[in-house]
Amino acid sequence: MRAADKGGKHLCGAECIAAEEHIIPGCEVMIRRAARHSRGAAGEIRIKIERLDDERIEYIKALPVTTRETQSAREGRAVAIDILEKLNVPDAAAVFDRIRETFGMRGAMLLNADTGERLEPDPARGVRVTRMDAEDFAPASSALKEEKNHFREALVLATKAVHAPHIIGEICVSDDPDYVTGYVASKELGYIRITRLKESGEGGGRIFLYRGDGSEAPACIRYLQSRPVLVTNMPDSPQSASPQDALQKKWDGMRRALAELRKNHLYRSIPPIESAAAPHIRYQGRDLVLLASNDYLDLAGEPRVKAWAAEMGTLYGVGSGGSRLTTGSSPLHGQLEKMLAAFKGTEAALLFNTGYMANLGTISALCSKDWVIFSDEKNHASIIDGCRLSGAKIIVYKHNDMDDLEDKVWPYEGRKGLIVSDSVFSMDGDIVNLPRLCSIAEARGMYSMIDEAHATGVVGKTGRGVTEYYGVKPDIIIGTCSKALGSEGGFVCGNKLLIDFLVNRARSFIFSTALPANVVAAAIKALEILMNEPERVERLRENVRFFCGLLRDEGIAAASETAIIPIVLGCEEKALAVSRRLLDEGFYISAIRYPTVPKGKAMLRVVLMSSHTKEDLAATAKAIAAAIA
Ligand code: WAQ
Ligand code: MG
Repeated sequence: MRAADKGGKHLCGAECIAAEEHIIPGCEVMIRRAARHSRGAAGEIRIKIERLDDERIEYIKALPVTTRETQSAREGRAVAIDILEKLNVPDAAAVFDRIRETFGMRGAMLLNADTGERLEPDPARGVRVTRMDAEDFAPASSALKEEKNHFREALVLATKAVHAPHIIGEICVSDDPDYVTGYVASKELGYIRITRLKESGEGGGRIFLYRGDGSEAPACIRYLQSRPVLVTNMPDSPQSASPQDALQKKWDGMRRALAELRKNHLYRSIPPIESAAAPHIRYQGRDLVLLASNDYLDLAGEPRVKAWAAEMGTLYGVGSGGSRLTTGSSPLHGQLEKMLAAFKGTEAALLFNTGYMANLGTISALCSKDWVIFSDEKNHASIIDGCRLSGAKIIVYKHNDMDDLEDKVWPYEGRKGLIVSDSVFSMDGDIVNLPRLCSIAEARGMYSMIDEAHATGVVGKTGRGVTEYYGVKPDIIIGTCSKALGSEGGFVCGNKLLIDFLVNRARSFIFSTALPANVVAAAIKALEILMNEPERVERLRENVRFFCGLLRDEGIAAASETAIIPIVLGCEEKALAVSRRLLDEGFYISAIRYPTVPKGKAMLRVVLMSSHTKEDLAATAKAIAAAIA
């Protein structure tokens, strides 16, 4: 940002390096700063936004900060000269005094510390350091604030400057008439604040001290002007930079971890969706087609579902007030469990608060140290976490590869065992080979378990899941009300013995406050609609067939028997770029990256709903083909 007064005279400037979602708030901060600058009202504000290549960003740790208290400009000057002498600057006093030559310059003097020669191509302007910021996650915590934070901005600049090739140090005096604190910085000695380095009312400037062959000055200037640098481990104030405040340090690990994610295109933030997650959504002020929701049958927004949920919320309240085993149960909970058992064709069912908790609670209750669990390599995180929590030996078999499973199972004949798989895999949308999985488990006397999260309401003639698709039933069926049933709550279906056992042993069930009645009511109504109107499932299937056909016409390999259509792109950066481009074109489609899928296997995950129109789908297929091309 650059602001000038009405006459075009420079007033102030600022810059920040921000993640994409922080660009707008970042601009706001800068505009506000420019609008009320102490030097006067801005007549013109220019903002330039430039895309930075993440790979090129260099992360540098903030220089250590020390403070020298001085009472007068004279005393400050003596301290500065003393520091310059430590840097072996030959005529330190003369070098320091050249700061006067820089008053009024927009940039800094680039001075050969040994010969006194000036190396800036444009001595009237000087060299300006740009493309630097504190490494931060939001403008609120960035160096850039509405009120200029002299210290933080200077520390960022100094840290970058002294890392430039051939720069051995920097001298800085603020040009803010009342800001009398200045500093001398160097890699060796750090950032040394000098509390009074000028008298009020005097001007300010900067000198970068250069050592070496002047022919390399252009490389040095290039670094200063264009290398993007994020300064890490930034203290908020000079006080917190001092050693006694080591408390700040405990957060450094988090900062580093997040910076690492950013660098690898793996950083995530919560998308600001402004409407219900229906086939068309409002997102950052625009209308988009949503192709990423698990509300496959659009039941979350179904009027009868909403009305019943509201009515039951009015009757029972919107909080349950306790766990199921204490005071949290209502007639609705029992009713939904009966319906789920009937729907899946089992003796009984048990509700959990989420599908994640259903997997976690069931596996960890059933299995323990002396067990062995066979788990598909593409199983959902909740299955993986349940396996880990159980303490059992975990053996991962190749994705949906029943020969590999069989090979891995046979040495464990006679051991207490569980074979567990998603029935529809959440990222690839493919279907487990359930008949073989069940027969392998049966032959070895092991338990079989599948998670029908993405199959319920989608797969099988009437949407009962992969069990209906094959006509085969494992011992334990997990499901969720949060996807095709448009509500919330995981569940387990199985025989009465299993359910009774889980009521007594599944800790995520026992120690959670029960789902509120309105949420349960929504699931009941949705399930009722699904059972009475199986044509909704057929409509979804027809959409998938139609859409995959369109993609194939565009030359993109696509096939799916579920609502999930993966389009593998490979590199994380490309997947992000394609999904960003689609967003620009009006289509919200998730890019799926590590750790959800393996590194280098990033993809677009297109998810269809029964209520997407043919026009939606045709436009989407075209846009995907164009974005990939
Ligand atoms: N690149 C090169 N030179 C610059 C830049 C830049 N990006 N920004 C400013 N300058 C030059 C310019 O000549 C200014 O007149 C001079 O530096 C001073 O800039 O720990 O506020 O922004 O509390 O006034 C020191 C903080 C504050 C000490 C320094 O500098 C502390 C300050 P100002
Ligand atoms: Mg200034």
